[in-house]
Amino acid sequence: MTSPVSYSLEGRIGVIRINNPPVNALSQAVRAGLEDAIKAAQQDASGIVLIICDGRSFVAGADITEFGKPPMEPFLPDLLGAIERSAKPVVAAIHGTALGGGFELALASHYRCALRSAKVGLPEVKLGLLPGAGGTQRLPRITGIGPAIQMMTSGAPISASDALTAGVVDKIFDGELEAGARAWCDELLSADTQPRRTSDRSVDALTDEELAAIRAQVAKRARGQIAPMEIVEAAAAAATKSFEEGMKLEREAFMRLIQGEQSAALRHLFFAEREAAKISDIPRDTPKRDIQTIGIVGGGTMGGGIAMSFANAGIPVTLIEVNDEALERGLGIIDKNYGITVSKGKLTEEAAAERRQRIVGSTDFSDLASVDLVIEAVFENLELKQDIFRRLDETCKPGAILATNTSYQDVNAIALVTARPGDVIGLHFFSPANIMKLLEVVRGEKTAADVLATCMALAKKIRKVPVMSRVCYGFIGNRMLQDYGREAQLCVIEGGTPDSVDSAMEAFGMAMGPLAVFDLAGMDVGYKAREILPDDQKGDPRAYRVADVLVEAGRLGQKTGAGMYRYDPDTRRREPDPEVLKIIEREAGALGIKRRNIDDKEVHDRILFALINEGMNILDERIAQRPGDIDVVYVYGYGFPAHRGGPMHYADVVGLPVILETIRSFRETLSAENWTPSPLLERLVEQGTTLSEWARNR
Ligand code: T1G
Repeated sequence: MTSPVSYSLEGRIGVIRINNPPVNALSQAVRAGLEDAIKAAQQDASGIVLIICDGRSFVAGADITEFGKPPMEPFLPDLLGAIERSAKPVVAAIHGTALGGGFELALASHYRCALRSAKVGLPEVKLGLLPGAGGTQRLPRITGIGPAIQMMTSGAPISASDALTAGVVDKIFDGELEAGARAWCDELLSADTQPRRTSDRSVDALTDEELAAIRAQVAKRARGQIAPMEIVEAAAAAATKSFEEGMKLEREAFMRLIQGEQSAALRHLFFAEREAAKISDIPRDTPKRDIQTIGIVGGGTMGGGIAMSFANAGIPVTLIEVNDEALERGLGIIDKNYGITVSKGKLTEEAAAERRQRIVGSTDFSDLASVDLVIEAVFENLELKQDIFRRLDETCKPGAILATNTSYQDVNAIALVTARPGDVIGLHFFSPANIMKLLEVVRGEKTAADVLATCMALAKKIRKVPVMSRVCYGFIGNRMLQDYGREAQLCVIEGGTPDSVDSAMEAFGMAMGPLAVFDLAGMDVGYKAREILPDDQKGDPRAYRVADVLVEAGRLGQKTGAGMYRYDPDTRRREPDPEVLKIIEREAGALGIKRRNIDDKEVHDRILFALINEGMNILDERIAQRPGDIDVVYVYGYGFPAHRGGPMHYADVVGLPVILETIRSFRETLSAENWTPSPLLERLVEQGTTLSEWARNR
């Protein structure tokens, strides 16, 4: 097996070249190759050592696939120490992204150059870790402690020019990296440049007040994640301890984190997100249709947000509305959204204008005749959608993909009104569609393989996270949300309050409690959806009694200033409303419900186990391909805490036997109708199998 690392003496430059596709991760073989190469360079006639990578990027980090397995030498911190101790100056030449252990490799080198297009970063916090190969000790010694903490706790990469300003890169090239790097090495050689070891530098300590302020800010933003706080302490030690002591502290923190539940959950999500983009029965090299132009039918909130998603990715959009007034309103929403983005400093005026001009409005349906993909985003009514698809079938060119943004309607029933059901698919965006990353790609019975492959790839192009769902009521996310919402509402009417239930779920880590989410979405949405359902599908009438009474009283949620909560008109902060408590108590009485204390554990178990149980049914029915797919849906679309890994990963953390036993007890004590254990859950408990083992062997 040839080593992924080569070393060759070229003139007086010892060139260490890493070639470990796809991202030059620091696998054991790469680490061993680097160790051999840096040793060789100490013995030969080289005057300077250049570390450079083949492929699309400099090293993108430690090899995450090795985590959880017995660590193998050479250990990265030791290897980077050996590189830094090199008697000859070491230059790292960066292109693409130098991330995590890759950027730490560059920091352990003595000098760093980069292509202007390159980025560098320490994203370990996104995996529930801290930089574990000297990043917490070397970076502060260059940037200062405060900026280092900011960079490591955000995990966000910075541009080469920002890195130059921060002093972590010394030189930037345009054009060809290796030529530029070699020329710079020659300059350094002729100047008799000596090794410049970052670990030799010292760094000013923060004042107690500065450190206290940073701790408070990081703790607030961490929302229960522990790695950010560990980063603060490790970085602060760079000023108060020797490099060796700081490295020891970093190592201890790293081992704590990598063995913890939060990092396991975040690493699970890292791979689950990438796995979700793959469709097990469609080859990765399936030819994709060429999508250059998009049509959108419906310029409401969703249609406008979807239009922006494509325009932001450089794809022109034709936005169709029924008349000029509706079109003006739709385009007005888009203008307002771009204006907000500019006012927040996230986009320049020019960039916003460039994106905005890619969206062209029209009231002429025939303007869709030549687009490559159309997305219908009109009101949630099956007949209306079917009429539109009949017109699309007549209007759009052969080979155009016809997509519906429906949240609930039967994609198969929509496809069947066309003569080309193979071209029909569901693209379920989440509001606000220009912000939310989740995209449920709904595969109809007749959806063609290349249509599916095209849409999964297109999702990535518009920076969405795609998850395939087959057709059922509510697909993956909204179907599970039914039971999640039912139990939240029942906890309220049976003894809790909106605030007690939401607080329990936000303490668990949900970005927003379920009742507050209903207020955000508008309770009239659920009210109307239930209205058109047959009685036997409306669910437990007790569950929506309070919401229905509030809607009928005009309390729809945030949009009317009051719903489950009252909202401050200026800050939009939610406040418990005594009026709502009176309504809850009155309706409970009318339903003969004797209210009782419902503690946080009961709220947690009822709401989360209902979610997990329905997720099991979705897997059993093959609506979702994998448990990880459901986790991606809930973390990216519904605010489930990433450091819990998603509902299905969390099911294995809690333990399937515990969940099954609890559901069976709820069946006895709460409602036999609401609590039917998923057959898959029962089978796995019977077999003594975890969900992740089942998924691996499926
Ligand atoms: N290790 C192993 N495999 C990796 C990997 C990694 N670090 N990064 C990516 N891959 C795989 C990925 O699973 C996928 O595989 C393929 O490469 C393409 O990735 C000691 C401990 C680099 C920005 O967190 O952010 O260093 O699906 O689809 O969209 O302090 O990958 O093709 O089979 O994402 O172009 C720190 C993680 C690690 C960076 C490229 N580094 N990677 O994005 O491609 S911890 C990271 C990324 C660490 C040290 C600590 C992205 C990317 P497959 P992709 P992309």
